[in-house]
Amino acid sequence: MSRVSTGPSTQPTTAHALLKRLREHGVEKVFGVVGREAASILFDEQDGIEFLLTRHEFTAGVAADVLARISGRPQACWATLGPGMTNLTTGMATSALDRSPVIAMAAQSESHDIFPNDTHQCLDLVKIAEPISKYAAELQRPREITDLVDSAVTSAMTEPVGPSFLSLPVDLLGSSEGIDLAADHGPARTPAKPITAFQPGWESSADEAVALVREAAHPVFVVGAAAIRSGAVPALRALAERLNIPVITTYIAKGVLPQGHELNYGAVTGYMDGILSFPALETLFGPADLVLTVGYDYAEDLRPSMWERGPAKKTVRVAPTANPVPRIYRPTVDVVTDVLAFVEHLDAGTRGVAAKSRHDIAPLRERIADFLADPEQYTDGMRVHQVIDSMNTVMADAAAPGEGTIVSDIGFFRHYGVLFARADQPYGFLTSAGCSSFGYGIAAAIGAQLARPGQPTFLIAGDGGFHSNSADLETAARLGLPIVTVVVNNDTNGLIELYQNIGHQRSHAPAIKFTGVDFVQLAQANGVEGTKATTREELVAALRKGVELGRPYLIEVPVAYDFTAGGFGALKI
Ligand code: TP9
Ligand code: MG
Repeated sequence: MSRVSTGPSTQPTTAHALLKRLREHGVEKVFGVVGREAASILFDEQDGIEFLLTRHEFTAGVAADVLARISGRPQACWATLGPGMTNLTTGMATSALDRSPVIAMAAQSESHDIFPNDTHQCLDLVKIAEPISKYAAELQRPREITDLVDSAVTSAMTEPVGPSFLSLPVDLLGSSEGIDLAADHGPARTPAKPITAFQPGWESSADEAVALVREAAHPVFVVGAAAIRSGAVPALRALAERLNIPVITTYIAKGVLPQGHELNYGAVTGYMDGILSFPALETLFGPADLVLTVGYDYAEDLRPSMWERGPAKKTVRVAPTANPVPRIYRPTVDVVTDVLAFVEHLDAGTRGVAAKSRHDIAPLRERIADFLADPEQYTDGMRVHQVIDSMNTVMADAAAPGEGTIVSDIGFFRHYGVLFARADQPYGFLTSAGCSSFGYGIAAAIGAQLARPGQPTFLIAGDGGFHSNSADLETAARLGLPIVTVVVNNDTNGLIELYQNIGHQRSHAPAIKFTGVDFVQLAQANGVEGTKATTREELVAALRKGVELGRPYLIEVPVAYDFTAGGFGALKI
C-alpha cells in the first residue's frame, strides 16, 4: 500500500510511481545522498522501501551491490545531480565489473534546463552511465516511469548482471501529469533468477563435456559466481561429491563448499605462490587433466595462466554468456547456458561413472596450516596471516554453522583473505574482484550486515583503503550495525609498495607512505568503540568483545609485510 505524503500537492507523483514499481520488483533499500531533488521526493512515499543515508555515494553503490548480490533481488542507490552522480560512478563500476543487479538513479536538472556542462551542476548523466551500465535512460515523460523501471530491472537481471541507470529530471520527479497509481501496468515480472543466453544446441556441447568428464582421470571444477547466481550450488556440490571432483573457486565464489569440506581446494589468487613461498598453483592444477570452469567470468580475475601448470589440459567453459575473451581463453568445449541446466545435464550424463581419484594436495594444506599457526611475536607489527587466522577462530565460534561473513577491502591483505578467510556459505567472503576499488570494505560490510541480520560480519581493511572511505563508519554507527572491523595498519599503501619493489627493487616513500592515523580515535569520533591489538591474544579477545557488543566495533592492528622474503621476486602479474 502506498501512502500519499501531505505537502503542497496530495496528487501522487512520478516519485510515488517510481518507488512503487521498485518495490514491486523486490527492491527494499535505496542507499544514497539526496540533494535539492528533496523538494520532489522524500523516500517515505512507499511502504516497504527504506532510504538509507550514506556519507558518500560510492558507499551507497557498493552497499546496494552487496545487498542485491546476497538477496538475489535488485536493490537501489541514489545520487543527486552532477557531483552526486560522479561520486556514484565508482559504485556503479563496482556492480558492473563485479556483476550485481543494482538500479542506480540520479536526479537531473529541470527538463527545460538540461544543458550539460553549462547549467549549474548539469552533466550528461546518461553518457556518463552508459559505459558502466547495462541500461541508461533519462525520463522524458512522467507516465513512462513504470516502463523505465521495468526496462532497468530486466537489463540489470540479464547475465552478466549489472547496474542499470535512470536519470530523473527534478521537475518530472515531482510532477503528477499522467501519473495514476491505480493504472494497471501488469505485474512486475521480475526475473526469478538472472536471464541467461542459451546457445542453440548447447546440449550437444554439454554432451562433449560429459564425454571429457568420463575420460578424465583428475578433473577439477573451477567455479565462478555465475554458478551461485544460477542457483546451482547444491546440485554442483552433490555432483562433485558423487564423482569426487575437487572444487577451486574465484575470490568471490568462495564458500560454494564450506571451509572444511575435503573437496574444497580453496580459492586462488596470482599472489598465492609468493605469499606461501610454495608452488601452490602447481600443486592445485598440475596433475589435473580436465578443468571445468563452471560459471566462468574473466572479470573474477582467475586467469587461464593460473591453471596452465603441468601437462596440457582439456578445458570446458560453462557460462551464461558467450565467450568475450577468446584471445585469452579458448576452451576445448564451450557451453553457453544456464549453469544449473549444465550441472543437471552433466549429472544425468555421468550416472554410473566411477568416482575419480582426486589428486593429492596434502603438502599445500600442510604448508597453509603451518603458515597460519605462525606463533612468532614480531616486534614491527603482526603479520596479516596471523590476523586472519585470529578472525577465523572467532568467526568459527561466533557464527552458527553455514553462517557469517568476512568482508575484505582492497590491499595486499585482501589476497591473504582470499586464501585463508573462512567462508562457510556462498558470499561468506566478500571482496571486489572485478573493480577492486579501495574503500569497498566498510560499504560492503554495511550491505552484508543488512542482508544477514543476526549473523556476524567481520571486516578486514588496510589503513589506506579504510581511511579513503572511513566517513561511513558513522553510517554503520547510526544504523546500529554490529560490524567488527579490523584495520591492519602499516601507514602505507602496502600493495603499491610491493609493486615499487618489483619494478624498481626499492620503494619510494612519497607515493605510498602516510603519517599515522589513530584509528581508535577515528572510530570514537564516529560513535564507534575501538581498541588497539598488537598480539594474537589481544586480537582474539578484542574480536570476541566486538561480537558480544552488538554494535559496530573497530580494532586497529599494527602490521608489517615481509616483501623481501618469500617468493615475491618471482611474482608474475
Ligand atoms: N584507488 C582506488 C580507488 N582503488 C585502488 N585499488 C587504488 C587506487 C590502487 N590501490 S590497494 C592500494 C591501492 C592504492 C593500497 C591499499 O593500501 P592499504 O593500506 O589499504 O592496504 P595494504 O595492506 O596493502 O597496505
Ligand atoms: Mg596499508
